[in-house]
Amino acid sequence: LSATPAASIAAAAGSPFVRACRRQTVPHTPVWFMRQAGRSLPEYRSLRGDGSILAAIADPAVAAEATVQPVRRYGVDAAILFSDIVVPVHAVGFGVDVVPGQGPVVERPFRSASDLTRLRPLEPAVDSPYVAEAVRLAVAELAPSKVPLIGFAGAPFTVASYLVEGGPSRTFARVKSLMHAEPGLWTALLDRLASMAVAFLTAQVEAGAAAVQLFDSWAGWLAPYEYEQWVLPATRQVLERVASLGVPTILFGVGTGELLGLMGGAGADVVGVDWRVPLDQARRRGGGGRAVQGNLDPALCVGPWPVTEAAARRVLEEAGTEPGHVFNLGHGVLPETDPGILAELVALVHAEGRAGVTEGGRTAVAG
Ligand code: 1CP
Repeated sequence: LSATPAASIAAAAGSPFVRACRRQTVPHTPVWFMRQAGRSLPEYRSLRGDGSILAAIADPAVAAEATVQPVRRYGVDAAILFSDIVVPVHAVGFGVDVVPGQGPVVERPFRSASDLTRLRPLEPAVDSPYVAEAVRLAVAELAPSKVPLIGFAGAPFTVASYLVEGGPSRTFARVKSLMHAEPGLWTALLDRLASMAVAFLTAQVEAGAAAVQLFDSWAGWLAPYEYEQWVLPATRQVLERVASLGVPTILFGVGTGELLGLMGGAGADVVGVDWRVPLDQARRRGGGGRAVQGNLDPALCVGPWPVTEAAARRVLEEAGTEPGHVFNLGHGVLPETDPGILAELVALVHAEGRAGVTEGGRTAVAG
C-alpha cells in the first residue's frame, strides 16, 4: 500500500468523476452504476458464494475485490465500496442481519427512548476496522488506473426506516407514526444516526475514499413538509460535517421529484435523481449550483441493447452541455441485467456525453 490516503485523494481530484462532481470541464462524461458490484456479475457470485453479506463485508480482501470487479468489467469512472447502509448500526450491536432476497432485518425494532441505549456512538477503528482496511486495499488496487473510490453511508431517515419498521417496508407507516407522534424521540434517533454516518464516512475518507454518497433511498415516500421538518436537518448536519473533509458529496434518493429543491439545499455537491424527472428539469429544481447524477431507468438496462441505447441517448440529451453530470442509473442495477449491456453503455456514455466536455482531454483536465 504505497500512496497515502491524502495522496490518493489529491490524485483523484483530476479524475473525470471528481471534476464532474465539482462542475468542472471533463474529457468525457463519467459514469458508474449504483449496485454495480453484485449479483449481475458472475465473478461476484463466485467470490461471494452463499455466505452472509455482512460476513463478506467484514472480510477486507473479499470486500475490496468485490469493489474493484465492476471497474475491470465495465470500465466505469468510479468504484463504490462494497458495504451496506446497515453496517454501522450492526457494528454497534443494534441487532441487524441482512437476509438474502429480503434485505436488512432487525431483531428488536426501535420503539421507545430505551432503544436509544442500543445506539451508542460508532468508533470506526474499534467497531468496524474492516471497512477502512477494505478501502485501503481497494484504493491501492485502483491506484494504477486512477479510478477514484466512492465511500458511502445511509442517510439518517433511510437507516431509521429499517430500525423502526424492523425490515423493508412498503408503507413506512411505523416510521411516519413515530416521526409525527414523538418528534422529540425522532429527533434524538436521527441525531444519533447522523453522528454515526459522519463517523463512518470520515473513516472511509481518511482511508482514501475520494468522494462520498449519502443514500436516502426512501426519502421520496415523505411529503415535502415532513422531509423539511424532520429529515433535512439531520441530513444537512451530515453533509456539512463531511464537507470539511474536502471530498465531493452526493445525496441520492428514489422518487424525490417533489423534494429536489430541498435536497439541492442540503449541502451536497451533487444531487442524485431517479428516472422520473428529466435531468434538465432536475437541474432547475435543484436550484442550480449543483451537479446532477443519474438517471437511466434500471429496468431499461435489462435489454435488448437498442432499448437501453435509445433511453441512454435521451438521458445524455437531457443532461445538456453545462458541466456537472455524472451518468448513473436512477437506482441500483437489477440482478438480471446482462453485464455486456452495461459495458456497452459505458462506452456509449464516454463517446456521446456532452456535459462540460471539452475537445481533447488534456486541455480539459488543465481547465
Ligand atoms: O446477499 C446479497 O447479495 C444481498 C444484496 C445486497 C448487496 C449486494 C445487500 C442487501 N446489500 C448489498 C451491498 C450494498 N448495499 C452496496 C454495495 C454494492 C454496490 O453498490 O455496488 C450498497 C451501495 C448498498 C446500499 C444499500 N443497502 C442501500 C442504498 C442503495 C439502494 O439500493 O437504495 C439500501 C436501501 C440498502 C439496504 C439493503 N441491503 C440489502 C438489500 C436487498 C437492501 C434493500 C432492501 C429494501 O428493499 O428495503
